[in-house]
Amino acid sequence: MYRPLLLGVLSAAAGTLASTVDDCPGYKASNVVNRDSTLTADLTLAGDACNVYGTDIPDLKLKVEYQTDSRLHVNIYDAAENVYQVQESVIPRPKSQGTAASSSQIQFSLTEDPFSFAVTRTSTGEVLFNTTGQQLIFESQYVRLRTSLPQNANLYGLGEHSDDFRFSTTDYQRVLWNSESPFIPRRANLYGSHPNYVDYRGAKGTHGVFLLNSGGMNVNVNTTAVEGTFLEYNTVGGVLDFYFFAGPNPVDVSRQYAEVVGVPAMVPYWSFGFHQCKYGWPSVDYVNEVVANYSKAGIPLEVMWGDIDYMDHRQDFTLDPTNYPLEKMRDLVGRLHQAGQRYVMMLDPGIHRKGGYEPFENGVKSEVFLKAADGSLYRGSQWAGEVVWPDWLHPNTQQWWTREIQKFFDPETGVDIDGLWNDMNEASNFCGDITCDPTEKKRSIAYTGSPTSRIKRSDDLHPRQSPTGTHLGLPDRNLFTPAYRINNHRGDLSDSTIYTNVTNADGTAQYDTHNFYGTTMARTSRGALIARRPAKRPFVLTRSTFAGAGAHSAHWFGDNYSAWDDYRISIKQMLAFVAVHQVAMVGSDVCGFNGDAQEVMCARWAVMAAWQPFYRNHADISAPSQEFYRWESVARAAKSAIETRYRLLDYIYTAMEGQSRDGSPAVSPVWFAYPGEASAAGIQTQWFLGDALLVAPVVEDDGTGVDVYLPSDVFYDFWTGKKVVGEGKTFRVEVPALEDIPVYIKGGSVVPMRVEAANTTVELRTKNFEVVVAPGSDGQAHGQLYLDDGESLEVGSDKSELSFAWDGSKLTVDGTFGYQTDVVLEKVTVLGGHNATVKEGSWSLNGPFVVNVGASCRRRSKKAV
Ligand SMILES: *[C@@H]1O[C@H](CO)[C@@H](O)[C@H](O)[C@H]1NC(C)=O
Ligand SMILES: *[C@@H]1O[C@H](CO)[C@@H](O)[C@H](O)[C@H]1NC(C)=O
Ligand SMILES: *[C@@H]1O[C@H](CO)[C@@H](O)[C@H](O)[C@H]1NC(C)=O
Ligand SMILES: *[C@@H]1O[C@H](CO)[C@@H](O)[C@H](O)[C@H]1NC(C)=O
Ligand SMILES: *[C@@H]1O[C@H](CO)[C@@H](O)[C@H](O)[C@H]1NC(C)=O
Ligand SMILES: *[C@@H]1O[C@H](CO)[C@@H](O)[C@H](O)[C@H]1NC(C)=O
Ligand SMILES: CC(=O)N[C@H]1CO[C@H](CO)[C@@H](O)[C@@H]1O
Repeated sequence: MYRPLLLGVLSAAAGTLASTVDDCPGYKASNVVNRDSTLTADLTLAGDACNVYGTDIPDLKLKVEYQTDSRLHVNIYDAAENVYQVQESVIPRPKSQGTAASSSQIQFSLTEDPFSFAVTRTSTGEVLFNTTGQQLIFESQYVRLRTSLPQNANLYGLGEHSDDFRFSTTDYQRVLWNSESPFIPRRANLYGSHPNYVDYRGAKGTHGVFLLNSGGMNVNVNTTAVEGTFLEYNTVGGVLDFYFFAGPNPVDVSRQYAEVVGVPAMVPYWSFGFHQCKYGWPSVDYVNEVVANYSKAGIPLEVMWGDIDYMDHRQDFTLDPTNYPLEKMRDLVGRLHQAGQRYVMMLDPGIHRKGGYEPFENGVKSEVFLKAADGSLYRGSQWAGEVVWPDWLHPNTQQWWTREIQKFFDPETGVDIDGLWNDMNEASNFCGDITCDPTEKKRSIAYTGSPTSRIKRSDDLHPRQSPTGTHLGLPDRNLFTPAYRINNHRGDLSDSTIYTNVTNADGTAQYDTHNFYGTTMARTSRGALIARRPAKRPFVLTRSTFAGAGAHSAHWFGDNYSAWDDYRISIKQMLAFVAVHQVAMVGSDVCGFNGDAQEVMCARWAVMAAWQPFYRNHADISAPSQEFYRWESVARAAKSAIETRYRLLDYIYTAMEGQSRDGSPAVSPVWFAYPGEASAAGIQTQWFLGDALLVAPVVEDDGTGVDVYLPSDVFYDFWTGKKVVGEGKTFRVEVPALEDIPVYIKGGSVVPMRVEAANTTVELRTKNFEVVVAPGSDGQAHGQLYLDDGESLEVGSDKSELSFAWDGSKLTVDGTFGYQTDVVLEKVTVLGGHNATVKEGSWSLNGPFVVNVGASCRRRSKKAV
């Protein structure tokens, strides 16, 4: 369904002549001012306007800043500064440190006529980005820029998608337009938009490119005989606000990107426990049974979830009085809390438009809802029926949302939740297109909604202002059906979502801001949770994301399918989100959302996902029950997987804390740790969890073994402690038992673990530690352990950052020790040699110490863990 660009339309300005993109004149640079750390120029249309998909903007500005020695900012925008630019409140721009161009790792070079630019690596002259060869088009509703790339470039990112992690460079198109996407279709736009990519060139270095533009876009990546390989942005508006990240290591690129969009928010310790959810649990009694059955099966359940089933007629902030009555809900949550477990509930953005429904009435009073052209409330259709949608950019929305949340989730009188789940926030509109009248819309969902009472129309009529001021968006655009079409798999821009011509409170249009509707909802939910429990770290899970979403929330990959292909996709998506997009707390619906989960697949998925950050089993209402205890084999596999995960929970927590501090990815592809091994560039079924553990699950349908790639380095089998020397090659590992998963410790690592697991993370936190030392080829090893109370929003100095250093005979533990704990280190196991060496003792974690692992300690051949 790729639409060729040659779809000429009647030019608005020229009146009658049809033009094509080939007629566009490009731009010419003048008034070039080259200073130490900046370059500015004027760009002027270099001929007659082509007006292909809008009106050519005759005067542009180019602003280049060497912001740090590894970050280059290149912005091309309209001289009048009316074209929409993403609000500072959504993505606060990093300040430039004013680095001199001469000390930057990457260089900008300008070609004045016709205008083009290139970015090169200073040390090698390697060309990273080069727009020469195709004219820049900058129109009111269409912006195009192309860079040439090396043949067979290794490119990652441009999420959210369900394609290969290293995406194709031939005939490939990424569409960025957030949409509800059941079954996560391949080669299509999904729930989120992340216009950044990483370009890995083996030993020549890795760099990143971020286009800060929230407009709908097609990014075409292709290789043709004439043009070679290229990547071409085609957006329906906005400016060309680029950030280039020098790397040169892949991890550096991740960190440099985080400096612009923000690091992921640190999540609570408990959120790394195992979560269970399902759409379609009929009653709170049934939910109690699920909890009891997990306990009976001896499978540690940390968090229970409430999907929309709990609501009265699918309305936010209500309880179904028959099946989920308040008293029983309070009882459920009370008992969960007593047992050290947690409860998370869903809130959708669509608010039922119904007289007497307080959240709606209060929202109308506060003017927080999006409005139609005539100033009436903009209406659509969602679970509750006819709905209105909050304008997350309105100054009153946070307060309204916070109050509704505080009231409904009041610990004394309401449901005392531990976290929030935001779904349908692309936003999904059951009104498919303009022919739909939300009032009349008949939905197929099975519930008997009460008739909507009449709303006095006059209450609604306070029209939004039209845009005035800078960066709010050009006036007089066709915001509903622009001439340039992106390949949105749902149809037109406005299909199945909020109309794109709806205006936000600040004068911007949904046309420009659609892609971060969900992210701003998650941000507002986070704000509400902080207001509700100011000292506690909030937990928010969102379906829809935009660049920077990780700073506000966790993300799951949406409504996938109970199939092996989706099992594999969850690994690719995790790699992209954590390592490329800085959304760290991610995972898929374990065992799949739609369809019938097969026993063997579910067992493997339970085991594989235990090594991903967010670990939740969830299924659709139409899918058969798939709680882990439903099958004996799955229960056994899950128990074993959760046990190992819990023992490693502080190791995972430490990795996630690291990412929330400086963007170092908690999960990364093999080539991140071994950038010199270009043969690992395409690996998308293995990953590093933290720095030390390489996970290589079974990935073939009903497979009983896996081809494992180990880089040229020393590794140790995590389960046996046996040394395995990697050769940068793939070898076969048999994995017949469903509960088994190959995991390797990278030589040179020290891995902290709890000596035993527990049924809840509360209990886990009372267990002592051990460390496993896995010496590298130089005989040394290093590791970290981060400790805090697991839940404070501001930990201040009440944290410990332990560093472990093994020099061949002794383990030195140093660092900071602000978090006081009675838990001690009771065992040190040193791998290597024929048998592991074990030293036992009781070392306090409240200060530095040294463990001498001399000849006197006992040696043994026991399992490492
Ligand atoms: C960019 O590409 C053009 C056309 O291939 C080439 O002439 C130019 O040298 C390149 N720029 C740089 C900086 O290499
Ligand atoms: C890639 O190029 C081929 C050949 O010119 C063309 O048919 C195809 O549509 C192009 N695909 C994209 C995504 O640009
Ligand atoms: C819980 O387990 C009991 C006994 O095995 C079974 O009858 C019941 O259906 C289960 N209920 C749920 C919700 O899993
Ligand atoms: C958006 O466009 C549709 C279709 O033309 C129109 O019915 C609607 O009134 C417009 N809404 C706004 C807010 O302009
Ligand atoms: C968890 O609880 C079960 C009983 O439900 C018990 O058999 C098991 O030993 C407990 N596990 C841990 C690690 O404490
Ligand atoms: C390793 O342990 C086994 C069993 O405890 C023992 O028989 C063997 O001698 C040990 N080997 C070395 C090299 O210590
Ligand atoms: C719409 C779509 O692409 N659905 C896919 C979901 O996953 C299954 C199995 O992996 C595919 O067969 C479907 O095509």
